Amino acid sequence: MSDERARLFVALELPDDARTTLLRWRARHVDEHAALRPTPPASLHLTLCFLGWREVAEIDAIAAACARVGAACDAVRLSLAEPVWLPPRGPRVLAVELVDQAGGLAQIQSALSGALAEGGWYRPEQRPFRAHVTVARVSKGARVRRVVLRAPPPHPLLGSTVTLFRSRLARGGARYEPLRRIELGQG
Ligand code: 2AM
Repeated sequence: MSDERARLFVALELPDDARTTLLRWRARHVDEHAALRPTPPASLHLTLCFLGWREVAEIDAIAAACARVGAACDAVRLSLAEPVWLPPRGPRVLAVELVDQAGGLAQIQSALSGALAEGGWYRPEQRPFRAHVTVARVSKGARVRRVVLRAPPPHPLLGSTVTLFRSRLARGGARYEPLRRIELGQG
């Protein structure tokens, strides 16, 4: 792939303590499963909009649109919830859902989706937004239907950073490079 294009997505970052809780839970209940490849700790995030391949020349405008949305949104209170296999039939990832009780995260996602679509950089998803953090990927050909997992502790967290990432595909798995970090509610 040429350097002219970049694979982009926007995600909510997790505070360190929530990340630690997830990693501890994963070490106790998930890492033993040979069919699962754990997400590297630095790659644990909650994806809001996956843009796919865009022109590198568009990155500044995309980042500016994300910053405008972020400035108008407050940080969001969330809580770690149940582990889920996604998609439910023929799962490719193990994720942990997040409870967005006050709906603040859904509002940010919807505002970002609208702004990025308006800029012509994003095609909004048809399926409803499902807040989750991918904690492991299912190895090719592996079956995980019978694997039953305990939920992590219901850890409350404040999501305050939305980041535009570039995903660099590599043999050992994608590497995510932050291009612009936006602190919520700093407008
Ligand atoms: P995930 O949140 O379920 O892990 C970078 O690839 C991030 O964008 C990942 O966190 C990934 O999903 C998310 N994503 C959403 N849609 C995607 C798609 N069609 N292809 C690749 N990644 C996608």
